[in-house]
Amino acid sequence: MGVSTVRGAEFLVVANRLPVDLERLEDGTERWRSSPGGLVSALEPFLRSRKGAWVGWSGQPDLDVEPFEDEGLSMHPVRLSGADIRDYYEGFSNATLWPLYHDVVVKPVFERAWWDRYVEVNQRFADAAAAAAGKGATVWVQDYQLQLVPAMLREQRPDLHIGFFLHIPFPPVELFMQLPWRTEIVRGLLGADVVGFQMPLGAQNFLWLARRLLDLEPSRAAVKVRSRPGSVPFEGRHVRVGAFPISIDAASFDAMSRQPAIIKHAQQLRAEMGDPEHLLLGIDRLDYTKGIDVRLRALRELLVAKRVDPESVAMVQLATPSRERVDQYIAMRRSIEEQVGRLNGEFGRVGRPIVHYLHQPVGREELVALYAAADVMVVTPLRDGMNLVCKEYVATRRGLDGVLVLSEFAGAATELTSAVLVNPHDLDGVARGLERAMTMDPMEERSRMRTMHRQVMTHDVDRWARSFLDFLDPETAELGEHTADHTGDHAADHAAEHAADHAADHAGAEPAA
Ligand code: GDG
Repeated sequence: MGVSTVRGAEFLVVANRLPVDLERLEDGTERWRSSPGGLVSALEPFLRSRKGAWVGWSGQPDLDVEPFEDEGLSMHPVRLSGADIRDYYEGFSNATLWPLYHDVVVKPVFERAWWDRYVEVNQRFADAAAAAAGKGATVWVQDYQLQLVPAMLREQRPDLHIGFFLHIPFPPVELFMQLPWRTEIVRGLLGADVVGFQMPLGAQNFLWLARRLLDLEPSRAAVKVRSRPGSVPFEGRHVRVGAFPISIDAASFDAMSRQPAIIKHAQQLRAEMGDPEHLLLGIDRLDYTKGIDVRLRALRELLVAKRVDPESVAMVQLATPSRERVDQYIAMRRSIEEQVGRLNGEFGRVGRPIVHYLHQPVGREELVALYAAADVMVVTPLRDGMNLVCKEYVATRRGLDGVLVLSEFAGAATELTSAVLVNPHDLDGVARGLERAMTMDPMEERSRMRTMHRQVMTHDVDRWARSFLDFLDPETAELGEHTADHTGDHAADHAAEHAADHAADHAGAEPAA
């Protein structure tokens, strides 16, 4: 890493966080540590081959850092003060927008001072992006923290191609209308050339809002053909709106799950838990949208009703610390930990708890070993833009064993239709889903997993990034040939694949992926 003199990137990502975190070590020194998430690994090849740059916050308050190079990527840190973090990040982003966009699972807080700071910080990100981007560059703005950046950027740099992608759900119209600054947010997003959502419904909600709030007519295609990406005419441009379901680096999860050391570690984990007949697994950021309490309650019901023998079952719940200074998160943590204690108190015995609860991040190897060890993956969010955890589990199941219990309210449910789908608001239904998963016939288990495995291996994060960027590219976009991936209309594909899987099962064939 070194200080860069690079200016004028051709391709820029703007996100709340940089792909590297500044770590403060105990001896007082500092170092940049790469935090390779799915987004980073998906975009890396693009960034490297196109003089790429990244604009984002370092993760530390009050830190001024000059732009620098990191393995060929140009990093442009944005400074956030303690007050910025409190009002823009913990406040408006995570206590206003996050709950509002997740079906008001908890009540959003509307605070004028937070909004003011959100505007101010968005302007700072837009200024940094405007300074870093070369003429005619492509700029891809990420997520709910930066919804005003597209318009702010366009104002300064009309020469840029601006894309925006929202990683969380875009809410139903009547919920979005609660937001006192709803028009400003819609205007902010319409600064982009392409506004991308996880699901077609989010795209539709946005199209309707744009028309209602700004008195615009969506293009006829958007209204008449539900499953086509629509567009909105705005200030002399056509803003295109579409759905781009995100995914994971499936090949890397598949490869890791086959490493002998990880397989061995998975066996050890099971042995340490007393080799339970059914090992259930939950992996989430500790967030009230994730429905961790739902699955614990459902498991308890099964135990109370003696539908599951406590000797036969163990559950690992990894709940990674998240947003620990936001009030709602503090309350939720307490409630989940009480439930874990209650379950173990009532149904565990010395050396053999029912729920192994971890409130700490684990390394990638440990994570994959947990996936590899689990018989049943339990993913029960009340609302989730996509949910990558369920896709990661599926990618590790090359042997085609294992059952996924998945909430209907996760974006991933439209692709992983062979999961045991449950409504997280229906406790009986979740309990039945868990029971079903634990008693599923191995042939059925294999057939369902085969379909899901194929879907995840063939729809990876690289495909997601390419499809968005092709759509944004003015040359390819003109062709108008990019509808298939943006409609979310997977139903027909799935029916065909499912039929093929059944045939393959009976022939004893191995998965294609
Ligand atoms: C948002 C949207 C959308 C978790 N704990 C550890 C760890 N993780 C990793 C998982 C997974 C990621 O974090 C969580 O991703 P999710 O998609 O499940 O959830 P959000 O964080 O809420 O993500 C979501 C996503 O954006 C992408 O668009 O799918 O809907 O809410 O990759 O594996 N990884 C490691 N240690 C942990 O302790 N190494």
